[in-house]
Amino acid sequence: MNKLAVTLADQHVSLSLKNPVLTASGTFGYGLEFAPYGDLRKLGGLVVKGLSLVPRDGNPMPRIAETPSGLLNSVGLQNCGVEAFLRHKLPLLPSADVPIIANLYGASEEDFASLAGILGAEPAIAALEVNVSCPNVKQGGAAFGQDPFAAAAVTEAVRKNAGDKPVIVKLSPNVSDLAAIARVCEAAGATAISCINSLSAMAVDLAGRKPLLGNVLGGLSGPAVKPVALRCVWQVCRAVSIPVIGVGGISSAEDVLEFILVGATAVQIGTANILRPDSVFRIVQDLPAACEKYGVERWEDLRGKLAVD
Ligand code: RRO
Repeated sequence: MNKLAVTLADQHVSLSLKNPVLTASGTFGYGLEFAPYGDLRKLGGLVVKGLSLVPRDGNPMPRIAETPSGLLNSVGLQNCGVEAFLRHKLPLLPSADVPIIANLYGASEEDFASLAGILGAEPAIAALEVNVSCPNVKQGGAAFGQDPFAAAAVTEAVRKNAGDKPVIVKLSPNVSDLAAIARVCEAAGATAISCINSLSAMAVDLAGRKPLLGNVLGGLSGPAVKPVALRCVWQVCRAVSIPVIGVGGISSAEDVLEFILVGATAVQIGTANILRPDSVFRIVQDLPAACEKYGVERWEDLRGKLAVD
């Protein structure tokens, strides 16, 4: 029996993962770029860069800036488009041995519905992740995830077209009541919630008197946001009964255990992959020893077991 296995399930659909460690969208390309650094089949799941109906060039350069313990990005959803992904990228991935999760971006509810129809019909895709939390696009993105009605409508539209695929909704921390947004997504048919996407942020060049990013604003990620992510995951876990996937500044096996302790069922590794391309593989490898060190025999021993008076 594999003691590291977890299941992402609601009342209708379920997805088994051999371990709780997935990649975070936008930090792992389309997967194959990271194959030189480890065995993709060892991952709990592989979430690919956000896909739109048509290819996108992304935002003006520069798109990346370093900040203390953090990374600021304004990539702007550069991607090859869903058709090119299905034709040229997906067939090269070991989808029989690792769940491939497609992250979807639409500028409208209709875009999301169309993408869900296309990707939901694809046998090599294990689940869909709905991105209603990108801070770097003018249309859609975080705007959907900040409005409970829009978040529910997008979730429902994707659920309707996704066939038997689990639907994960990725939420933004840039809201005043994340638990309320998570609850409406659960009611609209989400199988799981992933949180958090990056925090809306900016950095400036004082001498040059200009922003460091071409788009001025960007999304902050990396170790700097881990405490925010832990807080969000804890709050969302108390608000919903579907599984929660923790994302935000995770860079060690101990970090993974912290997110499970506050209630997460699985996690995603993002910015750590950019700092060290073998990060996610190393974290998977380190997980059994970390479990042993902290006396975790089964995930049920740890999940949501934070002692709070
Ligand atoms: O592409 C991006 O700029 C981006 C996306 Br879609 C997202 O969801 N989160 C982020 O930090 N950057």
